[in-house]
Amino acid sequence: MRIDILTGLPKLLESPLQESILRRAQEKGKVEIVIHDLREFAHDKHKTIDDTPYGGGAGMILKPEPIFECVESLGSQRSYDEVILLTPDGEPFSQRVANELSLKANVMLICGHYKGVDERVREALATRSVSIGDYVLTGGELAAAVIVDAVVRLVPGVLNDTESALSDSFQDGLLGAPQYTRPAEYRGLNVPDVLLSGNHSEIEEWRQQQRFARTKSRRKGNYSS
Ligand code: 6GU
Repeated sequence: MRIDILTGLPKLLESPLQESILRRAQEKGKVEIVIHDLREFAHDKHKTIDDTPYGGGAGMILKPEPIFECVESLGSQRSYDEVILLTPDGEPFSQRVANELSLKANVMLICGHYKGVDERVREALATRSVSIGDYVLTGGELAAAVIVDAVVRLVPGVLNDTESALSDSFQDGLLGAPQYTRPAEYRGLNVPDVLLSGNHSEIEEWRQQQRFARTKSRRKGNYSS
């Protein structure tokens, strides 16, 4: 899988993509992540990529030209399954969307910044727009890092058996059960007896009960992936 990220702030994205499982996935050749600096597609010597909004109002809007030219340059090199605009007014990101994207060969992520992106980018370039939740970030870069992390770990061969995504909380629409490791007693706080019992069917039953109870109380019982 190849993921291209278009941004005016490439530095904001570099380090999260170069650690841990994301680093290993790239080293193993399972995924290629390429960051593109929109300023390289600016037309003036100040490398301007934003401008004031037509009709007035606060903040700066990302200009269409650098984004169109970067997307077109990439599109001439390979065909993209998705061109995703990252914006708080997009479709909510979820495990279902992550699963879907993990099956694609070439995905482009366009990071919105400042107050917004010229709407013609969405109209003419984007196949969909995605938000990571109902709160406002200063830009799409951290959202891109979240989406890349959630998607890349689902790409076949990225996780090893002990890390397997199959047993993830959310893959079946339920939250995870509580987890413990040694010591069995710490500062008077005990690991539930059932987990020390060695009775695998009872442990499985307990975990499943915990998952239902947690999903009901924290997701009002209507979470579904
Ligand atoms: Cl994708 N972008 C911005 N700027 N804010 C967000 C978001 C995206 N998702 C949630 N908040």
